[in-house]
Parts: sequence; structure tokens; C-alpha cells
Amino acid sequence: MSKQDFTRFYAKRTRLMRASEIRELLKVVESRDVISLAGGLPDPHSFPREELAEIASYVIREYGEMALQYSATQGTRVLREALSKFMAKFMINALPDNILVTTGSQQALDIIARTLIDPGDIVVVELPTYLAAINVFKLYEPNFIGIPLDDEGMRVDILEDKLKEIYSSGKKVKLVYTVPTAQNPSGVTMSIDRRKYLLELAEKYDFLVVEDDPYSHFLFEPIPFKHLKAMDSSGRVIYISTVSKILSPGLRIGWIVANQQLVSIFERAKQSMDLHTPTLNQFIVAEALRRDIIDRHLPRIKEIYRMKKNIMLEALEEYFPENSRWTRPAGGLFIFAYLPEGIDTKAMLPKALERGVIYVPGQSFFVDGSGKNTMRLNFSYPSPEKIEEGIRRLGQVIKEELALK
Ligand code: PMP
Ligand code: G9A
Repeated sequence: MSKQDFTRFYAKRTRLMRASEIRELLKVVESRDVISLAGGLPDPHSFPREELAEIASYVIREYGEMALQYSATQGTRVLREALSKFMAKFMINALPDNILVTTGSQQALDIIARTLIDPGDIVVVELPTYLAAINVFKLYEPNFIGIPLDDEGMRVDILEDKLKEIYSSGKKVKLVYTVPTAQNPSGVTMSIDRRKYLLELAEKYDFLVVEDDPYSHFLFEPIPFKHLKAMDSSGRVIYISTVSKILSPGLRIGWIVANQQLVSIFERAKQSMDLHTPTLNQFIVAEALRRDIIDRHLPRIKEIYRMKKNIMLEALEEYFPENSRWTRPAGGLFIFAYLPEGIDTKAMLPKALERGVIYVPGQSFFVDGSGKNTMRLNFSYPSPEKIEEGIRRLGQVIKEELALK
């Protein structure tokens, strides 16, 4: 039989489906021996394996009738109650009824986009922002507005100017998506003043704020911050988080906290996506929370990531060319580097791969197509030796690239 081209069967909407560079690079890592400074994989030694093995068999034996069964779309009550208690520790008051359990926080992003974004709606994001959020929002055809970041997070003053412009032309912003704490990809944390300012603007201009928060639970440098959700008096903040970085991403457990009306429309969207998040994994996470395993593990995770971040910063000082700069994150898994103008990190990636090292080219994190000379570097996954060696090799590739200019 001759080879067929099946693209003729594709629905039109598939034209909007972009491959995630992070996911594509993960395939490279699986298939060959390279040092990956690309995907944000947790340190594999950080998983509490023994405890999770014990909990998995305990919940199957003790609660098997429920844990192996279908369950409610909103999430099991036992997990929603455990999450409510967990969040109370960092001043987020969420009743179990205001929580929707999701299959990773990636699904939370999809649910939010599916239920809230119509084609042409204005969605504000940071420049740069998390690329998989851009990809999922894109499917619902918004008009993006990108707001630059500096060391204190989103430039809310620039946002205000944009809002004035948009409103004077009779349009509105639907939502602002932000990763305010130890941002992916930049590692930057929004100051408390800017957070207040953002929420004031949300009131004044009537938009929703999505606070995506995978990283605040394990900040490894002391910095002042307060969750936007904890400062939210009108229910405009939709908070999303995940156990991916504090327990295990393989469990695929995330959650949304929102106003009850929003939770019910989110639940309706989720029903047709996967009926519910795997019940067994929900029981495992609820039991891990009940036994305080996450809280007991956080100091260890923080220590590992602080150490690895410092090793990467030292290696960058040593091996990267002088006229480049990079962020100094207080949390998260990434350092974001700005190389000299003229370097195209996407075009340079095959050369890096030849030397056995990969990173994520920065441009995909910018909705305005800028950031060609930037790259995201992950320090959580590689061993300390590989971080040093990876940055050394990358430094060489960049210097050779500069010599060609
Ligand atoms: N949002 C941000 C900002 C992320 O960095 C990630 C990856 N950790 C996610 C969402 C998705 O994470 P997960 O689906 O594993 O919960
Ligand atoms: O690399 C990241 O930002 C998180 C991981 C995402 C993925 O595995 O797709």
C-alpha cells in the first residue's frame, strides 16, 4: 500500500495546535545521550519514593472500593479538603466547594481558556511567559497583549497605559495571566506593591486574573511575597497550582481555586475532557498531604535546588561571554539568559545538540515574537557535574557563534 497523507482528514482547528518545544526536546533527551538544560523536570532524587510506594499500597488496600472507582468531576472530597488545609498554611482561604481538581495544572489552563476565551478576546500575558500557556490559549484565538517584566515582575505601569488605550477604543481586557512567583521562564517574582496595583487595575477595568503558581511552595531564597489569591477580596483571581514540583509530576494532580460560579462552568468543561482526574492518584496525594509528606520534603527540595541554582550561576559567570546577562531566581527551576543581540538561539540549537547539550530557545516564551537572543536554562534536573559541563559546552558554542558574526 502506498504511503498516505492523512492530513486531509484533519479538522481546521488543528492548524492552531502548535507543538510544545519543551515536549519535543524531551523526545531528544529520551533518545540520546545529551545534557538537558531544557524541560523543567524535577530532580529525580527528590521523589519520596518509599513513602509513595507505601501510600499507594495502603490506599488501594484500605480505600480500594473508592480509590479504584470512577469519581466526581470536581475531585474527591478527601483531596479537596486536604488541599483546602494545605492552602490555609499560606493564607489562601479556599473551601472545598471552591476547588476543582485537574489533571495537572496544564488541564487547568485548558479549562480556563476553553470556558473564558472567545476569538478576539484580549488576553494579557508577561513577556516572556510560560510557553505551554501561550499554546493552549492560542487554540481559542485571543488577541494577546504582552507586558514586559523587570526584576519586580510584570510592569504594571505599562499595563495601565495599555488598558487606558484599549478602553478608550471601546474594547476590554478579558483576563491577565501571570506566574507571579518564581516565574517560568524568567524566575522573577512580582513585588507586593505591583500585586496590589494589578488587583486595583482588575477592579477598575473589570478583568479576571489567573495566578499560575507551581513554584511558591519551595522558594529557596527568602523574598517577601503574598499570593494574589490571598489578597483577592472580590473573587476575580483564579488560582491554579500543582503537586508536580513538590511531590511528583507523574501523578498529574493539579487544582483550581475560583468563585463558585466559575468552578461550576469549569466542571462542565472538564466532564467532556476526561470525566475526572484519576481517583487513585487523588487518594495518594490526599494521603501524602494527610501524613505531611509534602511539608517534610520541602526543606530538602529547597536545599537541592538552591545548590544547583548556585552551581549554574557560577558556571554562567565562568563560561558565558561577557556581554550576556541572566536572571538570579529566588525559586522555580529556571534561569533565563539574554545573549548578545544578533545571536539566534533557535538557529544555534542544532549546534548545541551536536555538542551534547540542549536548552529551550527563548522566543517561544514571547507572544510578540521577540526574544530571539534568549534561552531558558533548567537547573533542577541535571546533576551538579552535568550543569557545569552543560554550561561549559554551551559557552563554547555561543562564543563560536559570536566569532562568526
Ligand atoms: N504552569 C506553569 C507556569 C508551569 O511551569 C508548569 C509546569 N510545571 C505548568 C503550568 C504545568 O504543570 P503540570 O501540568 O505538571 O501541573
Ligand atoms: O519545562 C517546563 O516548563 C515544565 C515542563 C513541561 C513539560 O514537561 O511539558
